[in-house]
Amino acid sequence: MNKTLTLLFVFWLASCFAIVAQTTTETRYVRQNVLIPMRDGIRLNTVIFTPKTADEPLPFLFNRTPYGVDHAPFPDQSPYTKIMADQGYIFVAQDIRGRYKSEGKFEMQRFSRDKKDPKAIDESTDTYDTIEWLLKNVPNNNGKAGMYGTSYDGWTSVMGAIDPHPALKAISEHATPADMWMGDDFHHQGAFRLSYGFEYAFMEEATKTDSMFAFSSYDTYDWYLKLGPLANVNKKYFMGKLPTWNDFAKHPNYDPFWQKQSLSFRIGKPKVAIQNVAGWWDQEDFYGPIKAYQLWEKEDANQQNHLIVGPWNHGGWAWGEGRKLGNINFDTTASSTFRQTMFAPWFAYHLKGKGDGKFPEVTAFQTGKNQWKTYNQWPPTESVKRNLYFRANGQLSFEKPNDAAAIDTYISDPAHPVPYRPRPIEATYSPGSRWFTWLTEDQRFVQNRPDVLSWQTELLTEDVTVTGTLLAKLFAATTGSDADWVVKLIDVYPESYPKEPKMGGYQFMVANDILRGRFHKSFEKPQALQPNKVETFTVDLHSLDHVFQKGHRIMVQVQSTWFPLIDRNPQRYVPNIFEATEADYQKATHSIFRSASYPSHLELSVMLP
Ligand code: PG9
Repeated sequence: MNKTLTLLFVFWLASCFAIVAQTTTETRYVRQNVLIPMRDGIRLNTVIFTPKTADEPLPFLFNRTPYGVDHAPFPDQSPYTKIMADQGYIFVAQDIRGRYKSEGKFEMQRFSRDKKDPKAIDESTDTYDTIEWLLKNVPNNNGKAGMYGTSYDGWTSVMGAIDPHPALKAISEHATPADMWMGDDFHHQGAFRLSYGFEYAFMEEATKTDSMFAFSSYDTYDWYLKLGPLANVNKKYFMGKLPTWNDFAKHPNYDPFWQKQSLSFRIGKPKVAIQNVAGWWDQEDFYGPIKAYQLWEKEDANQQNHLIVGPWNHGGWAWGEGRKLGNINFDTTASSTFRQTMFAPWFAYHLKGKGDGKFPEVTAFQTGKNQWKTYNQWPPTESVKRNLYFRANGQLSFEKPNDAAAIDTYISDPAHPVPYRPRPIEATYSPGSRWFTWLTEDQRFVQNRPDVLSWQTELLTEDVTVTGTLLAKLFAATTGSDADWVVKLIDVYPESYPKEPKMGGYQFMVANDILRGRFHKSFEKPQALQPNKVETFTVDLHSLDHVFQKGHRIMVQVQSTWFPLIDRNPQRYVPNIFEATEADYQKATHSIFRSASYPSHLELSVMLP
């Protein structure tokens, strides 16, 4: 099953009614398959859906994907595009270079052509050449194009917008990765995302079409643990044949290889209208779209750049009503509301001149209170920074500690890593995998492990609204010479929750991330930690718009393994963890300080009542 089919399968139940309704109706579109030649002669497999009837020339809506377009649904039969299909567009879906039925060689996120060479190609030129061909060869077009898509397809939309064809007027990018080392699929702040990196590299590069690695155990936690050091991947399975895996192994630090492909080094002034869309519980690319928005925002004199963040997982905006994610209820139809009132009007205005073109700068779904809010910028200026301190006896408080010396300790053992979600951990994209909603899992499943520390507030006597950016500042030491620091911010529901009894005491993670300790001073130049020396570790927890309601508690958990989402830190410093040996993996005792001089805390953006 390929990635798109797997996603459709997983969300089948959620969108069941919509799909049944759609498959029983006859399509109003005609499908055509063409091979479109690029400037270097390579031809890209492209599917064009044209309305059977149209009263006026129509714009193009273009999606470019590595996941195969043969099975692309008719646009009026896909929940993602149905509203727009009903309004009338020419939909175009294309296999990117080297994938499925397109010719040429696939390269993971190909962006780096030499702009001085007119024959050089990358995803931007392939987009340009395709739009040029479409304008000349598809009858009854209105000379305008838009691009959209999720994740890789969001990133190809961004690539289209960077050196745009003049006909490209607007994009709606959903979950584009912005930086694969800093915060998206492959690493987070230097920590390698093992299960995703391994399975995705295989899926895209083992064959020309998506293929799933055949694990010998259902619970991949066991499989990855038995794998041992990362060097075994090439020794036993990939044999040096997958370029993306080899790049992971060659570039463990934030070196020019990663920097050059980061959107931080590629995005400048917006040249087309841009709608960036992110999901608060996106298990793959939450970092990317907010980062892309912030980068474009630096030079957005014409106010062409906008941000929408909703209560979604990866792709959750594209199907179903969006009332629920995992166990969490959002009380309203966030996904269908997005498609109806934000996504479709965006293209109607920019490609057809319909509507007033008044799009809020930032639209965010405020969870907890479960309401849409609009802001003039992200992060909003209205919030103020407040620190939430780790205190004695597992307490968390807005009051700074005054103890002379105070620590909490735990032993982190790479031989017994903390699972990132309840086991069994199914292969990422396997049918029935709980990957898609793991960020919403009840964190009680690890709370009592001795290697997970928790601190929580008293019951809140009033709502605490956290809107904006947040980070954790840990003052910590280890007996080893390297350590990972995972920080999770959790909304603890009241023990008795009559509204939904099964949610009583639920520990709902609303922000999280990891820092690989060796990078605490520099992402480019890692350094060994000096055993038992207190250091400051700043863990970026990114963005949040959440109301911790009266009667709830705020909790923070800290742990040093999150397996197999993140590879195990050997805890003995070696220059490249991809070359660590079995003997480098060692237990270590970690201490988190919570004294007057080392007050570990979270820095939150709090809205004043
Ligand atoms: N998260 C996927 C991805 C995007 C870009 C590069 C690598 C992986 C995706 O869903 O497409």
